[in-house]
Amino acid sequence: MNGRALAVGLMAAWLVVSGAAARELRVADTHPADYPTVQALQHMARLVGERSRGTLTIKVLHSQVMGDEYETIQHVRAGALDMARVNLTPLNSLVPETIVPSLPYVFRSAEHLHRVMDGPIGAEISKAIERHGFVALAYYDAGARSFYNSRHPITTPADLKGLRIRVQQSPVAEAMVRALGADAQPLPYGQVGIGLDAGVIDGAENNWTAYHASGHCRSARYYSPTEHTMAPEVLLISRKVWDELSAAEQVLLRQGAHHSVTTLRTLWPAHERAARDAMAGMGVQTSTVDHAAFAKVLRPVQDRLANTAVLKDLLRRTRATE
Ligand code: GTR
Repeated sequence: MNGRALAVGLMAAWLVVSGAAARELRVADTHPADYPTVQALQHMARLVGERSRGTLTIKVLHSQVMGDEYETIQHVRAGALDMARVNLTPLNSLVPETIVPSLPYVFRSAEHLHRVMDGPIGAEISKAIERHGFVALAYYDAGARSFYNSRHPITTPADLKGLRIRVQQSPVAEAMVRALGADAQPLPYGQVGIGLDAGVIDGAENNWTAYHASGHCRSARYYSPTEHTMAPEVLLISRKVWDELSAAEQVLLRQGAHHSVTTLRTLWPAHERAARDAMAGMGVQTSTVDHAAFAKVLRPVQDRLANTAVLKDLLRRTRATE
C-alpha cells in the first residue's frame, strides 16, 4: 500500500470510529420554539454538545412535530424516540406516583413545589418513573393551571356546571373537573384550539404562558385564575437509550438537565408576566375567583385520588413539607 492509500485508509477508519461515537438524541416538546421549556432544552443541547465536543448532541423537536404529548410518551417508552419533555399529568395512568404532584391544590406555592420535587419525594417519583421504561432527568415548573372558556366568567364552581372542559389525558384531570360539575373532555393539547373554534368544547385549563402561546386566548376569552393545579413538567429519556450510553455521557446529560432547570426557573416568571400583560390588550376578561369555594370542592378529591398506601404516604409527606 503506498503512502497515499494508507492515508486514505486511515482517514476512512477515523471517520467510521468518530461517526460511530457521535450520537444525536432527539427530544420532543409540544410547545413552540420561544416557549420557556423549549428554550431550556436548547440551553441543555448547547451545553451537552460543547462538553462532549460534538460526540453527543441533542436535537430539539418542538411544536408537536413528533406528535401529541401522549404519543411522545409511548414512543420514548418504546425507544423509538430518545427523549420528551412532557407534563406529569399524562403519566398518571402509567406511573401512579405522578398522581400526587398532579393533585389539585397540593402545592402551596412555587417554593413548596421546589422543596417537594427537588427533595426525597421528587427522587422517589423519579425512581417510580424509571420502573416504567424511562429515566426522569429534570422537573420543570409549569406555573399554576386555571380555567378559561368562551361562555362566561367563572368565579365559583357553580359557574362550571355543564361546561364542556377539555382536560389532559389523565384520570386525575377528569375526576377533578367532574367534581366541579363540568363535563370533562380528554383531548390532545393540539386539538384544543380547533375544539374551541368549532364549539365542540367550551373551555380548557392551563397556565397563562400556555394559554397565550397556544392562541387559545383568541377563542376562549374568559380566564379565571383558579390556580387549581401546579403539576410540573418532566424531561424523560428512554430507559433503552439511557442504558446504551456510556457513564460519561449519562453524567453529561444529567449535568445538562440540571442547568436546564435553572434556565427554566429564570425564564418562567418573565414569560408568565408577558403572557398575562398581553392578555389585557387582547380583550381577555379575567375574573375574580372564590378560591375557598374551589378548595372546598377540590381538597377532598386529593384523598379520594391518592387511594393506595404508597400514594397516601406521598401525599402526607408532601403536605408536611414546609
Ligand atoms: C402545558 C404543558 C404541556 C401539556 C399541556 C396540556 O402546560 O406544558 O406539556 O401538558 O399543558 O394541557 O396538554
